[in-house]
Amino acid sequence: MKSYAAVDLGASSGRVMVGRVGPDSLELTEAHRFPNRPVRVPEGLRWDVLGLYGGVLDGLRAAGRVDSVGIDSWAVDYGLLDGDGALLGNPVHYRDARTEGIAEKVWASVPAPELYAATGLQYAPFNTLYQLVAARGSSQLAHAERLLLMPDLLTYWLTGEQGTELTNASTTQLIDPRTREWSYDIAARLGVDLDLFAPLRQPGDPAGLLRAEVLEETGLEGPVPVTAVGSHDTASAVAAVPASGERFAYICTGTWSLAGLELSAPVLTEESRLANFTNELGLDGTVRYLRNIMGLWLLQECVRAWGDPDLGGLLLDAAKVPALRSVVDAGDAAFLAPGRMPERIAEACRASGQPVPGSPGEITRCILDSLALAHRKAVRDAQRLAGHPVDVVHVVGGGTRNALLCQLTADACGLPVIAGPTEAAALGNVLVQARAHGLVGDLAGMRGLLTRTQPLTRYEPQGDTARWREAQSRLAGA
Ligand code: LFR
Repeated sequence: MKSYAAVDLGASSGRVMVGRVGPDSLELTEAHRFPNRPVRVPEGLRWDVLGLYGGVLDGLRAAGRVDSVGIDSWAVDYGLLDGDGALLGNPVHYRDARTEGIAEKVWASVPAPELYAATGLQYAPFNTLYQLVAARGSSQLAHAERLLLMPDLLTYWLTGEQGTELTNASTTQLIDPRTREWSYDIAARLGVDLDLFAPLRQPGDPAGLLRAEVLEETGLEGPVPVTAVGSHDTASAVAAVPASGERFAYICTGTWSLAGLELSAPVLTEESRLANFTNELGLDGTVRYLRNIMGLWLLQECVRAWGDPDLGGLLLDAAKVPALRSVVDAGDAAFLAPGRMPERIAEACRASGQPVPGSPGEITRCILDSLALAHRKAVRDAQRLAGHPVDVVHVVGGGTRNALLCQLTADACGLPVIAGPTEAAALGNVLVQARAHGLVGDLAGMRGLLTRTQPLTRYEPQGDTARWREAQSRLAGA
C-alpha cells in the first residue's frame, strides 16, 4: 500500500485528501478541508492565495506520512512573479469584471473563427489569454518575469521548482490542441510573451521535493516528492470517470457543470465553435471536448442570498414543485458574476414569458430543471458535433450527492446516469501519482480500479423526453 496526498482546490473550498492505493484497493480519506473565500478589494475580486497555501500546509500536516503530493485546482487563473521569484499581488479571480469587452479587442487582431481553429478553446471571458490582454499596460504585468498557473504556483512554493502543467496550460487559449505545444503564432499576434511561462510539464512528471522549510512546518519526514498530476481539476475528475469503453459522456458537477466527451483528437470545426464547445487536453493524449454550464454556482449564489438555509430542506421543497414550469439557459454567461442570483433567475423567466418562480423551493426547482436541460443539450450536441455516440452518462463530483439532479439528468438525456465518485478530482489526482510510481496501469486500468472500489449509483431515465424538448424550445437561441 502507498499513500498519496491530493490537494484539490475548488472555487469555494480546498481539501487535502489522502489516497491509499494497493494492487486492487483504493481508499480516500479527508485530511483537511478549508474555505476558499474570494476577497473583493478596491481593484476587484481576488483570490486569497496565501490563505490557500496555509490550508495546504495544514492539510499536509494532518495527512501525515505520504509517498508523494499532487495539486489540482480550477483553471485559467495565475500569479505573476518578479525577477526574485516573489509574488506580485493577489491573483485575480476569473469572475472579476476586468475581461469585459476584451474578447472583441482580441478578435479584431485574430478573428474568432481563426482563434478557435488554432486553440480549440470555447469563448469564455476568463480564458487566460483574455485576462493577459486585459492586464496589458498594468504595472504588475510590466514587472513580471514569470507567470505560474494556480496549482503550479503552489507547487513552486512547496518545492522551489517551476513548471507549467499541460492539462491546465490548455485552458490558457495559448496551446495548440493538435500539437499539444504552445501556439507561438497566436501569442505573437496578440503580444503575449510566452517566455513568461515556465516549461511545460506532463501529468506524472516529477515536480520537485518538499523544501526543508515545508518539511519543518508540516512535521513530515523527507524526502517527499511532489508529482505533477492533471493539475486542472476537470482533467483529474475526467481521469476518474469510472467508464469502460468509449461510448460514454461525462458531467463533472460542482460549482460548474462540465459536460461532454473524451476524444482522441480535437474538433475544431466552425459548427463546434458556434456551439461553444471547448477542446481541453487530458491524460494520455485525450481531449476533453465539453461545454461549461453554470452548474451549482446558480444554487450556491441563491443559498448565499437567502442567508444559508439548510440545503436538504430546500431540495425536499424543490422536489414538490411541478417539473419544468420555468427554465433558464444555464449556459448563459450572464450568470457568471456573483450577486442578486434569485432576482436574476426570476428576471430571465419573466423575459422568456414563463411563470416567475418566487419561493426558494420554486427557484431551486427552476435551477435543477435548467441544469438538467443544459446537460441534455450538451450531451446531445457533443455527440452530434464529434460524431461520437454514447450509451451512458457518468456524473462525477459534488452534484452526485444531489439525487434529484442526477435523476433529472437521466430523464432529460434519456440515458442511464451512473453517479460517482463524488471526490473525482482528488481520486484522479491520487491515481496519476500512483501511476507515476508504477502502481496502476493506463487510463483504462485506473478506471477499472475505480469501478471495482468506489460506490456508484445508477439512475434509469424516466418520463417522456418530449417534455424536455418542449422546455428547450422556450429558450430561444440557447
Ligand atoms: C472547474 C473549472 C472549469 C473551468 C473553471 C474556471 O472547477 O476548473 O473546468 O472552466 O473552473 O477555471
